[in-house]
Amino acid sequence: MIRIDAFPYPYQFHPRSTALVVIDMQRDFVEEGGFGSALGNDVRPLGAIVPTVAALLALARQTQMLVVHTRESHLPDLSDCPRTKRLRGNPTLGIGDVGPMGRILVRGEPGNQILPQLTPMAGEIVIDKPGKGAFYATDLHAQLQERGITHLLVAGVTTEVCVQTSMREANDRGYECLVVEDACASYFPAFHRATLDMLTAQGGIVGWRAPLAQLQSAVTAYAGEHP
Ligand code: C5J
Repeated sequence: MIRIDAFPYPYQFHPRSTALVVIDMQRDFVEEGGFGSALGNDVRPLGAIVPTVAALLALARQTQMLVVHTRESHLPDLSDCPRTKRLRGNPTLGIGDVGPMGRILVRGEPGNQILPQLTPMAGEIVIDKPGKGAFYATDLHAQLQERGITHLLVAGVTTEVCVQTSMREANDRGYECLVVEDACASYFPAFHRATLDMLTAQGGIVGWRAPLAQLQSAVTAYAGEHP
């Protein structure tokens, strides 16, 4: 087992039964002209974590963990987008409207793609999700069950929306989850910090948190013991 010095107490996992889940590292959220910036947000805090997420992906691949990427996206006819979701936000540039990177939050559009620096590799799972949570209206749970996955390392954007919702959904389905705290970001730094606190309060009510460096040193120690 790999043992990480995590909060609120050490987290143990085996790479064979663990998946890294990278939530919504899409141009729509991280770059100017997508959904995030259409809502009036400063996208820079999200761009700042890209190198950390890339290093986390490299670590997971080196450790031969299953890697899952998600994309928040809707069908071109928006039949999977509740009217309520469409109506909220920017009234002049919303979901399905044409922005600088194509139709906002619509599957297949340039803005809806995962950032080129974090492109999924062959054999990795890509989940298109119409909701904030990665388990809602997707087959993610079935795919993880099929592969015997019991533990999830969670990263991506935004901490308080899709990362948090996905981790809560995973927790309710029985997964042991650790959020990699510096591989997540929010447009609102205070929400990022509050979410990490909420997820891990009360003895880890939803799960654990640790920075990437803790994960890296735990994996290095494990590799030294299991050459
Ligand atoms: C949002 C997400 N914030 N991926 N989506 O609408 O967190």
